[in-house]
Amino acid sequence: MTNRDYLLTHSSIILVIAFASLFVSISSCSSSEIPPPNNLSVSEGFSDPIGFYDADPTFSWLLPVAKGVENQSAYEIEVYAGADQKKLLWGSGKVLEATSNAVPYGLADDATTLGKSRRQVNWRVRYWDQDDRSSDWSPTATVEYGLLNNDDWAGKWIGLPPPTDTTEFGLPRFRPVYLRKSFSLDELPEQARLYLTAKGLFTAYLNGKRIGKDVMTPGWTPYKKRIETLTYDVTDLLQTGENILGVTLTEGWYAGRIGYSSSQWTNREPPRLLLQLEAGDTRVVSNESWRASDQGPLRYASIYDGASYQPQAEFADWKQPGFATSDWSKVAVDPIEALPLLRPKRHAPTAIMDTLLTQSVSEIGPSRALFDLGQNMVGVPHLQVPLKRGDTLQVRMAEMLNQDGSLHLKSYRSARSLDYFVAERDGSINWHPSFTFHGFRYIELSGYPAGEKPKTNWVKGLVQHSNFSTTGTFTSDHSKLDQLQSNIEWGLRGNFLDIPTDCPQRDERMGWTGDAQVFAPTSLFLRDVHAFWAAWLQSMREEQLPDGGIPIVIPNIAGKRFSAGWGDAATIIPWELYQRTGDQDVLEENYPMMRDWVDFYRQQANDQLLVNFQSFNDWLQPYPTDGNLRGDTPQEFICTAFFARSIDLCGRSARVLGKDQEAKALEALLDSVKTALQTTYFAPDGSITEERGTQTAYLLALGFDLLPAELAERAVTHLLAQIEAADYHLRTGFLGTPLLAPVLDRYGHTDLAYRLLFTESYPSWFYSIDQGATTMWERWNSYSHENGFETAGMNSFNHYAYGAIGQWMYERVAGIAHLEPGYRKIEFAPIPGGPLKQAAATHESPYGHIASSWTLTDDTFKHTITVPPNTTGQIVVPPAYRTWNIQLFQSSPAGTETVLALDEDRATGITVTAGTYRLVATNAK
Ligand code: RAM
Repeated sequence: MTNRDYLLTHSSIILVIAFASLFVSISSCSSSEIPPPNNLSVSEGFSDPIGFYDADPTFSWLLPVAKGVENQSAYEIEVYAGADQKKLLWGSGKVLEATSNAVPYGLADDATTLGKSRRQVNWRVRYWDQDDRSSDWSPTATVEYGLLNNDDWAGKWIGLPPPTDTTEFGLPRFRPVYLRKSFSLDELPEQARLYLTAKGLFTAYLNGKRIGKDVMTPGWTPYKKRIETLTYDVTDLLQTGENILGVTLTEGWYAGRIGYSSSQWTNREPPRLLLQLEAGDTRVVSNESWRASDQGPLRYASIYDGASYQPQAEFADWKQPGFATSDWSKVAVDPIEALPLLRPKRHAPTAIMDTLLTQSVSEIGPSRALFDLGQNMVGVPHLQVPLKRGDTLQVRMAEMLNQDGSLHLKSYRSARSLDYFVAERDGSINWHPSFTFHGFRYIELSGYPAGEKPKTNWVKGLVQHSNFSTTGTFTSDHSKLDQLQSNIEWGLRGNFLDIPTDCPQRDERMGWTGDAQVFAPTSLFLRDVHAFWAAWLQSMREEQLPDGGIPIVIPNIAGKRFSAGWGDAATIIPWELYQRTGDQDVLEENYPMMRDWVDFYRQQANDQLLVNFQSFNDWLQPYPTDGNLRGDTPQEFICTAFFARSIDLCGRSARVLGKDQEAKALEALLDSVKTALQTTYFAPDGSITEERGTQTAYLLALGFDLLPAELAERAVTHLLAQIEAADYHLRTGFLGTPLLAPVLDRYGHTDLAYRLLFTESYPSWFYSIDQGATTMWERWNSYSHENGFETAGMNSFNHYAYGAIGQWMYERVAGIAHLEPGYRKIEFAPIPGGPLKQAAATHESPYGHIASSWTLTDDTFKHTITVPPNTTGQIVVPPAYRTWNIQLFQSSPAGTETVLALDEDRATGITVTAGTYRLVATNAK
């Protein structure tokens, strides 16, 4: 910098300061009445991220819950470079907009991209309320970028050369690799960052301390195309003099056996690490100077098969200075190439999120005990077991027990899920397997010293999933419904491990698209999975085939296979994500993929019908006529219905994005597909002309709005007839089930929806609960007391698909539904039914806390709701109580209540602004 530049920069800084202080004084005198915004976040909900990915972020904040603050009439955002408010990069000015969610950077002027590798910025926001009173500035929030480009990396991929021995599956035996590097620092830097990733999985240590608490990093993306990188603040771990970086590197999803068929195990390349430490002027990168060994204590670690640990092979103090690496090898190095892209991880890594205690333990043989956690879970067991030197502790797991009390291992298929620990001294071990995960409730330990009495505190369950927060709750006064809610939650926790998986335990655990699309709405209510889904959609875009086909699993290890109802994840998930988060970027990013998937259908359509399109159909429908896993609904019908569904969502997205021409064309296409479906399959009386007019066929037509109103009404009678013919039971699989309650409810048959929900005989949700389920099962009868286990070839006890009923429970049983994207407008329309006397739900929405709870007695219905600031609530009194006396109260934070005037005809839909309300309906008779 020349002197002149220096002076210029400084004088402008002084000017900015002068302006800024002027602002502060102006705003502080006018703003003290209303509190500042809070919960500042960028893009998909990141608060103060380091290693951030999004060069064009959006900004979100919450208005405070405060007396008098109802809505935002304007906002102002300021973004500064660095850590203080000296260099303004972008100021939005006062923008007369109500939105406080996902505001794009540079909206007000054409500011250039914010993101640059390593850049640190801070930002703040203030708002004006409905009366144009301005708040103070919020506390500042920070953003620090990661390394955004491959060019930012100066090192090389390092590891060991491919091994010569093979596993029992004929794959290269990639032993865990220990990598070590010594470097020295004269003085401590002000700040240090560690950037790293792996083709495989890593855990890193600096001077003996574990870096971060993440597990299974960097996660699973289409590795040939993109690998996510992690950033850690390691400032406090450095020391002057010698420092040691140590990393354990294992095969993970990249190099391990992943897939249910050997044709899917295509990778033969060994794991690799890429690392860059930036500490002041010192930079340490992974390169030839590192040393490696695969003779360490972790003898193997495989996602499906488990881990084996032998402490006698531990290298004393290898993570500390002073350790001699003379018998360690030089590393093999590979250059960084244009692909895979190296990009900062765009959603939270997996971590240990919960710990379960053993509920009961029993001795089942000599030195053999069975521990029951009481809950089917996903993660690893933690073991504190007294062993004698030389003992090999074998740790076996299962989700279920066989009739004779032994572990039911068959449903794991070829996944061995088996861990070993070989004691090198007498005493209690304190260990848990790593770089693997299991799905289990029961743990069988064997090989501990004879005479030791097993205790419950020997085993705990460490629950692992992606690190997101809870955003939704549901409770009722019915224990089985609450158990169903718990099972839905555990299905989510078990299958959101970096990617959405079908199941977490057998030799599969893949990103099945069909399962994901049916469960996405429910998941978005319960957890903050905005970033999780957006990240997986990026992988989906990367895996879309050139002809527009969406593979059945993402990342794709299944080749060129696709299916209706599965590939539609490409249209359904972006749409649902947009609806629930209000994040329009999701549509923007995914629109080309959505359109190409529609085109893919279109190319194969024959007179708008999909005659030969591949499909898993209504997967696992109960009582299929010929034992077919794909159920009875005609394939062409299913494929054409989903074709229409994808066109519809693509067209609606085009409208939101202002692509009106495209929207028009899609709407015309939709009309023609609907007509083709109607004329081919429906008789004028609304019945399906095909021999197999299944529940699912009617549900798809009605749920996807494929019929004109009158024909739809008639079709409903046939749906009801089908349900009656099944003795009031569901006959639906993966695709039909999510539509069952919503469609019946929408057409006025809420009682029947409740009846099906509360049915206990097979097939039903409660059936599995009566058989002891603590998670959602893959099949309605994965196990029964009467008949034992379903076919072990495909029988998981942790499969979230049927948990899709959650959406209806939250929206209609408890009564929280979005009427506008992001819950900007909320509908509170619970429908009490079945045996329920009360239900309640909460949701942390993009605008804040929403709550709805009701209780019912013979003559009183009470409904309490909370509407967050900057939104509108629409309270709908359940039809049965509309003729009752209705009173509405608004509660103040101080606990007092005001009666609100309510004219009679407003009773069906009462519009309210931010606040807490209580509606009481009493039966006058
Ligand atoms: C099974 C998976 C998944 C389903 C596919 C069709 O293997 O577990 O649930 O989507 O089949």
